[in-house]
Amino acid sequence: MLPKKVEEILNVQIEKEDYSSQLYLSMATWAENKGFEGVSNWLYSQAEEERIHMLKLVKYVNERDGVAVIPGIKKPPADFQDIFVAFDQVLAHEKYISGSINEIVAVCIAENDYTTQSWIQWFVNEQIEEESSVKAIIDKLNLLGKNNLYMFDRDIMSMRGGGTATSE
Ligand code: OFO
Repeated sequence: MLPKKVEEILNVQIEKEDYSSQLYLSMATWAENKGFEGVSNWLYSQAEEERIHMLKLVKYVNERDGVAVIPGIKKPPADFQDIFVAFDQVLAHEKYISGSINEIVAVCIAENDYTTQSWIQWFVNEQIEEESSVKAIIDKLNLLGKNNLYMFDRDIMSMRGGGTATSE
């Protein structure tokens, strides 16, 4: 049985993962319309991963006799200044999500819910990986610079969306 406070904070996280998916989907369609095929593929794939994260949380809450609440859809921004700013926003968002995951760990400890504390470690590791893969993309983007965006787009084509959402 999940402590009430853990159930609540996991439901908040369900909403955040859902929003992450919507945000990256919005960025993906924006990038696609700007002709960035590689970037949009990466973002579409990232949007899928975030949805898988949301489902992972939904299933866990229900499995532990909690009630997972499916949130309404919050509209993400539809326009982004440029590719540089968009990836900075991805990194800022991932840092924000890492902070949320840390808060969940803190609530688990305060509520003596060591089962969820152990389960949530997957997300802790996932965030390390996602932040580092977005940082690597930003480094590459900065190295290539404004005049080599075509090359950057080709390069990112071979990368999958960050993280390993399908692994257990
Ligand atoms: Fe859900 O993995 Fe990042 O945000």
